[in-house]
Amino acid sequence: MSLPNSENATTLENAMQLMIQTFHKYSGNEGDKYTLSKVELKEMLTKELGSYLGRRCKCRLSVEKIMGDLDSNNDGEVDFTEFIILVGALTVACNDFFLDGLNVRSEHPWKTR
Ligand SMILES: [Ca+2]
Ligand SMILES: [Ca+2]
Repeated sequence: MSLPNSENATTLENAMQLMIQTFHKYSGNEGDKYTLSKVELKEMLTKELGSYLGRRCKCRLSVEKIMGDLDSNNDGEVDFTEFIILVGALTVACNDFFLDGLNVRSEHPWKTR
């Protein structure tokens, strides 16, 4: 991948590169290298989004539910575009959360969709 040198990259460019790297870190584990299987998605959600999507939440949402919501072309895999929609939706939820007064509510960001 010929991405700009991260030393010269801006904060947002770094964030974009990290999203790309994070996706590929999990997508390459099994099956298609460029999509997340259910197993890969679960691992990614647990390791990268654990604090947002479950660990602390009683209303733990199933990977099946999240997979179903994300897999817009119904091929049983989450591709990069579908992954970015998840990250975008969570970022919007987090921003709303932030504007609402910094995480005091115990409500789950995913539920605000
Ligand atoms: Ca894969
Ligand atoms: Ca898909």
